[in-house]
This record gives sequence, structure tokens and C-alpha cells, in this order.
Amino acid sequence: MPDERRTFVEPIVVLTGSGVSAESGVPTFRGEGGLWESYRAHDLATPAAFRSDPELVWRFYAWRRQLVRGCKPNRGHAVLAEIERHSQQFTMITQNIDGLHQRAGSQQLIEIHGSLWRLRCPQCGQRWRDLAVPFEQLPPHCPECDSIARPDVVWFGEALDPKLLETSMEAAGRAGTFLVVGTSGLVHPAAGLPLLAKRAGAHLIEFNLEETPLTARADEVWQGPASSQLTAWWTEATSGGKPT
Ligand code: BJW
Ligand code: ZN
Repeated sequence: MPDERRTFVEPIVVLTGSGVSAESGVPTFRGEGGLWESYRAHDLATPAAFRSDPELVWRFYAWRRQLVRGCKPNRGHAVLAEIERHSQQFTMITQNIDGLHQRAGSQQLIEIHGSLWRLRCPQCGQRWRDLAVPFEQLPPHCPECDSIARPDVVWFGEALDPKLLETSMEAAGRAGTFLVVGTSGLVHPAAGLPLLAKRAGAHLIEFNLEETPLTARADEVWQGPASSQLTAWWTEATSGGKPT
């Protein structure tokens, strides 16, 4: 792609949320059909819930692993991987734990809320990748110290990995163009990243089906499904269309 036809400023920094995986069949959290409509977050996605009933929490995560295993990355994931391949300076920060960005070929990826495919020992701190947790063997145990393992995800009230957060904040602060895709923009500190980028001078572009608290701050809004809107933006941005 010849550089002179590009109409966006690098570095490109992307923040994605569950809306980008919705078209793959992965449920979002909030709104109609969202996970929190059928499950109470505080019964399942908190350290207190895990302490009081690890097996219940694990059943929820084992079910989600099984669901995601049957899903494929969609065109939205593919376009984001393509943008990365064609950019010199690119960082993607995802709040998603489903691993679909990697399966679509994304490499520079910060999983700020952890991964469904990693386990962690709350006792000795061991972390390991695990692609299959059979339902009949829940909860899983740590291979080192035999304590009950937990999903390596960030629950409400828990701190994000400070290094990942710092790297994400630095990337946001340097962004020339910041794409915020398929997130309600309600969960902090991730929701603060687009505003940090904007304050530091980035051109902020939102892709979402609906308005969010970030919409009024965005320089451009592409309303509609992430897959088609990202495709349309990328086509325009690389064909000498209107400058962003
Ligand atoms: C489409 C689409 C299509 C659909 N195309 N679009 C400041 C103010 C108030 C509260 C707080 C604050 N700072 C911190 C807090 C507390 C809390 C918080 O933010 N609460 C708010 C909800 C009020 N934050 C925390 O607790 C965080 N920790 C923390 O702050 O720690 C402090 C601390 C420091 C030091 C020591 C100790 C503590 C942690 C937050 C962790 C969030 N975890 C979850 C679960 C992860 C594991 C799991 O998946 O089970 O992360 S919650 C859930 O929300 C998940 C998501 O990553 C996250 C964001 O949701 P997302 O992706 O935006 O999904 P939805 O459903 O909300 O939105 C979907 C969007 O897609 C919608 O807009 C649709 O329109 C759109 N869409 N289809 C385009 N096809
Ligand atoms: Zn252990």
C-alpha cells in the first residue's frame, strides 16, 4: 500500500471490546442478550464469588470456553489484523478474553483483562496455558502446589496488571489515530484510554452499533456492525479518501 494514499496518522492504537466478537457469536456483557442479563456479575466475576464458590465460577468459565471454542474470528478481527500488517507503528489493546484476535492473526496485542485460555494459581502465582478444562474435573488445581486454580482474568475490584496498563497508557498517549471498537466504554480503567489519547492529540474514531459515553468525544463515529464499518473505514483510509 503506497504511503501517499494513506489518510491516517500513525501510530495507530486500537481498543476493542466484546462488540467486536459479537458477530462471531460470542455474547457481549451489557444490553440485550448480554451475559450480565442472565448472570449476575457479582455472583460470578468477582474475587468474593470465587472464594465462596469456586466450582460455580468455574462452571461459568468452562461454559464460556466451550462456547468460544465453537466460534471463529469474523471480518472485524481480520481487518484489525490487516491494519496491523500494513502499519509501521501499531498497538492493539483488547478487553476481550476470548483469544479471537490472535486466531485472526493479530500479534501486537495487549490482553488487558486477561485470557480465558490461561489459568493462574492464587497461592503460588504460577500461570499456565490450558485449552481444555473438562467439566467433570472442576475446579482445576495448580500443578505446582495443588491449590485451586482460577481463570487468569481481571474481575471487578481487581487491579489490572500494572505493566500492561502502563504500556497501554503509553501507547494511548503516543497515538496519532485511536480506534475504539465495540465497547460500551463503561469499565475503567480501560474506558479512560481513548480519552487519554484524545487529550494527547490523537484523532479518535469510534466503531459501535450504538452511542456510548465516548461518542460525544469522538472525531469520527462509524455507527453499525464493526465488521462492515472497519472494512469501510480501512478502504477509505488507504485509498486517499477524506483525510482523518
Ligand atoms: C457492537 C456490536 C457490533 C455489539 N459491532 N459494536 C471509575 C468510575 C466508576 C467505577 C470504577 C472506576 N474505576 C474503576 C471502577 C470499578 C470497575 C468499573 O469500571 N466499574 C464500572 C462498571 C462502573 N472497574 C474495576 O473493578 C477494574 N478494576 C479496578 O479498577 O481496580 C482498581 C484497583 C486498583 C488497585 C488495587 C485493587 C483494585 C477491573 C475491571 C475488570 C472488568 N472485568 C470484566 C470481566 C472480565 C472477565 C470475564 O470476561 O469474565 O471485563 S467485566 C466486562 O466488562 C469484561 C469486559 O472486558 C468489560 C468491558 O465490557 P465491553 O467489552 O465494553 O462489553 P459491553 O457488553 O459493555 O459493551 C459491548 C458494546 O459493543 C456495546 O457498546 C454494543 O453497542 C457494542 N456492540 N455488537 C460494533 N457487531
Ligand atoms: Zn500453586
